[in-house]
Amino acid sequence: MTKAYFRPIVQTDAHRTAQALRLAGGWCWFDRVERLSRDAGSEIIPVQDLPDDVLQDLTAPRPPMAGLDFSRPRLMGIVNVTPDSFSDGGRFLAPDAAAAHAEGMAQSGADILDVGGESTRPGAETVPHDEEIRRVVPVIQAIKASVDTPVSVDTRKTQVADAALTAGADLLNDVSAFSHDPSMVQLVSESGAPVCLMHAQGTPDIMQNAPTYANVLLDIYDFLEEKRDMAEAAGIPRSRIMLDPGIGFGKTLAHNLALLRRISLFHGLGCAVLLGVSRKRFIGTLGNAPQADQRAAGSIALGLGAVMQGVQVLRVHDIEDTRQALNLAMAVTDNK
Ligand code: HH2
Repeated sequence: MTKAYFRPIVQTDAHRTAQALRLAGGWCWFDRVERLSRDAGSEIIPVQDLPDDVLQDLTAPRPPMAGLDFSRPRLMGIVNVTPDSFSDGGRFLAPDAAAAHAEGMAQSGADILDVGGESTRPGAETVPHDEEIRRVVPVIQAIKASVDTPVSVDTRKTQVADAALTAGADLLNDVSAFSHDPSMVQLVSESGAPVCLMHAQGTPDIMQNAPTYANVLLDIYDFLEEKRDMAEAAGIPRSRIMLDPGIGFGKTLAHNLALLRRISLFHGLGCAVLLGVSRKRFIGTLGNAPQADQRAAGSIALGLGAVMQGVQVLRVHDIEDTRQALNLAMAVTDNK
């Protein structure tokens, strides 16, 4: 039998039907599901027809992670300590500037701060691990000394992750999902730290050359399912795993849109879902904003769309504007 995939048709309307189930213990509900398969197209089924295990994965509240409670959407503020990031490269390379930027984001409503010392933009080159440690550790230490906001470290390297945890990081964000450095899985397992595993096709230097998929949505679902299972087999419980489809990492504009349209599929993996669209190139293309720092409006529009599909964490550059937009969107959505 071909594998079936179940995508909740997520609603936030104030009137819930009698059959409505709460999605992942959060702010959305669903009473119908799109059943997808690789060869038979899709059909809509009522929740009563869902297999029990799928129902459990879609509805189980996501336990808090790194101090974040997922009964509400959360914002991850981006702190790039790099000379070459695509939107803010070089602005926060000095530890003091990066820490001050991070503290400002904490005050403007970031729930977690993601510190990265290696750009993963298309075409970016690898940074040696000791240089990456030199960039991120002082910034993590400075943030931990000044604000209570949890910190994550955006790295593909075990040595960097280890040094960041020692400096006080609360979560590891590995955009290679354990592929770049296979010993990362052991570090995560032994340290007890939560982890975000992201899908990427290819490495940053070549990933945008010619990305191809049989079915972008289902291929990425299968990839993340495999990584989740691998992590669980290594002793990392699901309650410590966040998953991310990796917008822009080996994806064309059409791939990004296909993922965003049906992003609620990923709730079927039973983990919190993180989305990073902030200021990415396709927003510039569709939104007529060639300059990355002019893309806040498009980034917020896509972020709120994802939140209305139940996505728990948005990784963003423009915290202040996104916080304002999210607070207002949630004020009219919250109907628990
Ligand atoms: N995107 C970037 C970096 N890290 N991590 C996750 N989990 N998801 C993402 O979508 C993601 C990520 C790329 O954005 P940015 O950090 O702004 O740029 P750069 O890699 O050039 O530093």
